[in-house]
Amino acid sequence: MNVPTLYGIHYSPWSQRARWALEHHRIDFQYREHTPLLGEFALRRHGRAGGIQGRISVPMLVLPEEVLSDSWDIICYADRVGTGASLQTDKSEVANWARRLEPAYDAARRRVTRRTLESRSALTEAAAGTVPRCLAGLSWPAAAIGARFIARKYRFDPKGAGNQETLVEGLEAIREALGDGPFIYGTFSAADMMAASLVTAIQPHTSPSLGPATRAVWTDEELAERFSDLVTWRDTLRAQ
Ligand SMILES: N[C@@H](CCC(=O)N[C@@H](CS)C(=O)NCC(=O)O)C(=O)O
Repeated sequence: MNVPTLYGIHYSPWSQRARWALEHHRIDFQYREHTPLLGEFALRRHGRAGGIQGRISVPMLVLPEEVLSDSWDIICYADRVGTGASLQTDKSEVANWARRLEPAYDAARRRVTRRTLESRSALTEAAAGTVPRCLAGLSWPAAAIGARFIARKYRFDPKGAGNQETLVEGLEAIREALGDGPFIYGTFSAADMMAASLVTAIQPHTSPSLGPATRAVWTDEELAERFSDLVTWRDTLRAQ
């Protein structure tokens, strides 16, 4: 039997939300870690085989009959074929959260890429994932090339000013939608997954394990403090 393969970046919020949906619906899959730039060729090959045009990114789910290269499509697929409580992806108000939060996710990508390029330790940790550990200290420039590749691919200046306000707007929208409740729409839905995964951009969850410098690059102490209610909410959801 062909088990679906999920390509992802284990610390990336886009990959985390897709993986979360597959696990929520108890779908059997194998996971492959993607490395920016080095993994581009394999991604394009799968994308071409699946008839996908334009920019290819992770998460990507390779199924025997099709290839899904967008986290929202993967979440919808999981909701269609999986078991367990529905994530309500057929409701337009739930689906709208993917589009609504994308600018905040993009702001997070810019900030993390810029901060990674500024941190020799974070680059060394990134390189350690692709070469033997003893060579990682020498290979950080390769990780810097990978980070600049991401900036080119997603068309931003890695040295440019971040758009922190956009990230803050996304977090405020989540806070307002939650009100006093544990869920955005009464029961757990994909909207909560989208929202909770964005919290990674100010305070990564304890799982997956990250190197200290990588964790520092993702963490925004000021925003994690200002939105500590969302950090607690995300941790509770993940624990459930
Ligand atoms: N719309 C896509 C966006 C995913 C996305 O932006 N992925 C980036 C995260 S930085 C990625 O794949 N980067 C690695 C690469 O392009 O090699 C989704 O929701 O799946």
